[in-house]
Amino acid sequence: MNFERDENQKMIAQMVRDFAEKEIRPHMNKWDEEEFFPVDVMKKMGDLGLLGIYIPEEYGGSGMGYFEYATVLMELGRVCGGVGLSVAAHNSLCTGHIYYHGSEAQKKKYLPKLASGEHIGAWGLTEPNTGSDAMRMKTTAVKDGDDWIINGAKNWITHGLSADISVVLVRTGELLDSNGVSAFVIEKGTPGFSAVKIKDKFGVRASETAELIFDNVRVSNDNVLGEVGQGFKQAMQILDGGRISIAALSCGVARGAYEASVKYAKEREQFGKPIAQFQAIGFKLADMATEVEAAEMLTFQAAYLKNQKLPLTKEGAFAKYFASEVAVKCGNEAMQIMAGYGYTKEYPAEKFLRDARLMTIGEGTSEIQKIVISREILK
Ligand code: COS
Repeated sequence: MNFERDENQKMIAQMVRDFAEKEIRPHMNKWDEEEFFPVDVMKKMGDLGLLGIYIPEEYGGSGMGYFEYATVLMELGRVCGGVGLSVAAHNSLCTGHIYYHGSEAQKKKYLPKLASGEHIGAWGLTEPNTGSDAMRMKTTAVKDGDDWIINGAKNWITHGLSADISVVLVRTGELLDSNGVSAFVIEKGTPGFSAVKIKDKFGVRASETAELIFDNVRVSNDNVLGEVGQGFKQAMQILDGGRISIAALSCGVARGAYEASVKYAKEREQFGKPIAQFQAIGFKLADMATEVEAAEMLTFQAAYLKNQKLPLTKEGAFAKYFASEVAVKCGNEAMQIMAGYGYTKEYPAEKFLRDARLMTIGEGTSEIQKIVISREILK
């Protein structure tokens, strides 16, 4: 594995960095304050090719790989974890599920608009009563002639309200049957399908979160992605790849917190010198720098495996688990270094910490990552 970024990756990193500085940083505190999801910024990222990063060009995507994908999320996370989270969910959950498991007709129908940003894509696995224990989902789809009737609810769905297309995992067989779940594409406006915004989140507040409600939603068999009954295994595969995105986003948040800490520590003087010159602060920065680099390496390792189409269940979980914990640690240390100022919204530490906190929860908690890792080790 080559650790050096090639010219294309460097160019993408610079492009996203410039975009984030111009279009995101000036507004992100307001969006955070108001829990505002900037759909127009998503559309602009669609124009830049950031909403179908690894989707082949024949389906309107950018035709890049997972190194580039991870690079984009690292750059976005460095500025705003909330916006980054929406880009991650759109790319690797909704769009990725259709790309990896949809029929040719479904790919042609949905991917070009998702990749261009004309459509925003959401993905629903979690329910109000089933988070980590995803298999126990209760939302059902029952066959009615050539159609399916869906009833139930999905919870904590990233931009579920604004999404034009949602991919949802629904029970079509017996409870706890791993071959009893199927994936459906649901279009906005389908009768009986609605969404309610979830408010008052701790962090990633620029990323909308919603509950999806299905009240006798009728969809045709054409809306089933892949084979009926294979949805749970599809979802597990999608999450294996999705964990690269949360790992990359976490690396970005961690790096952002680290860079802000270095800047502050060089500027802030106490006892007659910049606090960076005290070993207590220097050692904190050394730990942060080391752990950010390690998290990035684990993330690129998982991205490499995904590019090579090799199994990555364990390595994806390594990266997600480690990087998200590093992000929390870096956010926390940034606050400690900035102390009283870091505890206010005038300085960036508290937002990094709040955004980082989601990373150890979403797309599988740290505890779930440890279940996945230990099962793989002990296989
Ligand atoms: N790839 C493909 N198939 C997989 C898989 C993977 N990574 N992981 C599991 N499977 C398959 C298993 O092989 C099994 O198939 P069989 O029944 O045919 O043997 C089936 O899926 C069920 O797996 P398992 O028995 O491991 O299911 P569990 O109920 O024990 O759950 C965990 C496994 C806990 C790993 C799963 O529920 C999980 O990932 N939970 C967290 C969900 C999550 O991340 N939610 C956040 C979503 S936020 S967007």
